[in-house]
Amino acid sequence: MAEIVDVRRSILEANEAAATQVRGQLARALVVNLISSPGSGKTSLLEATMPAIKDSLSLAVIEGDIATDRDAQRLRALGVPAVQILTGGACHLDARQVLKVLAEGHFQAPDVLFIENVGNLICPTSYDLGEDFKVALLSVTEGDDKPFKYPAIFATAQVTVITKVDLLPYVTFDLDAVKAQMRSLNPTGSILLTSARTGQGLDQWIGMLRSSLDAKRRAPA
Ligand SMILES: Nc1nc2c(ncn2[C@@H]2O[C@H](COP(=O)(O)OP(=O)(O)O)[C@@H](O)[C@H]2O)c(=O)[nH]1
Ligand SMILES: [Mg+2]
Repeated sequence: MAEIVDVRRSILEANEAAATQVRGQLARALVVNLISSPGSGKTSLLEATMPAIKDSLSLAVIEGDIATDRDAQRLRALGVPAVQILTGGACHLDARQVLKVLAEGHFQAPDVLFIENVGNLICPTSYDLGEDFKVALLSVTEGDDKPFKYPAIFATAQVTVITKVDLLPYVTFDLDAVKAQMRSLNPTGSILLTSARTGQGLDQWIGMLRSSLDAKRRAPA
């Protein structure tokens, strides 16, 4: 048992060293690590975001999946450079994979790098990818009990996006219950409500991205 703990610690230490290098290389960029269950709307949120900001900000996307480059293709179709990392079964991205993508020179000094992690609410939580902050997404079709069932990600993410709010009239989802769980798990985190279908909440989401980038660039190095 002690050996397993040691191996896990050394994996996370190696990851942390790589994450520090990512931060050094992307000191002028906002790096956002998107984490959620499969199908909760990560790629759709990015697709809805791109047209609104791609003329004023240079953007890049890293997609993590266990198989297929479908998500990277969806973003490339919008004219945004997107690189797919296939994890070959691993349930999360790690910072060394991000470093490798940066070394391959796919991106020219982006203003914002979005990293869409492998879809699940568990393993990606422990891996720092060199991001400025994690964003947890929870769609209204997943159930309003999920923050307390998966507390680590909802406690860690600086921003939680409740997605697919256009479906609220059709599903049983107690928004107040989710907000109460979030207040208990993550009192300083913020909650945004979005719909990639109707565009609801996208202004607030994009405003948050812009102000986070500005704040990072204004902060003393
Ligand atoms: N009604 C509705 N459907 C959505 C919304 N966002 C995503 N979807 C649908 O949810 C499914 C999964 O979306 P996707 O972005 O691929 O999820 P991901 O696996 O988290 O990247 C797709 O069928 C989307 O069309 C939304 O805001 N409203
Ligand atoms: Mg996706």
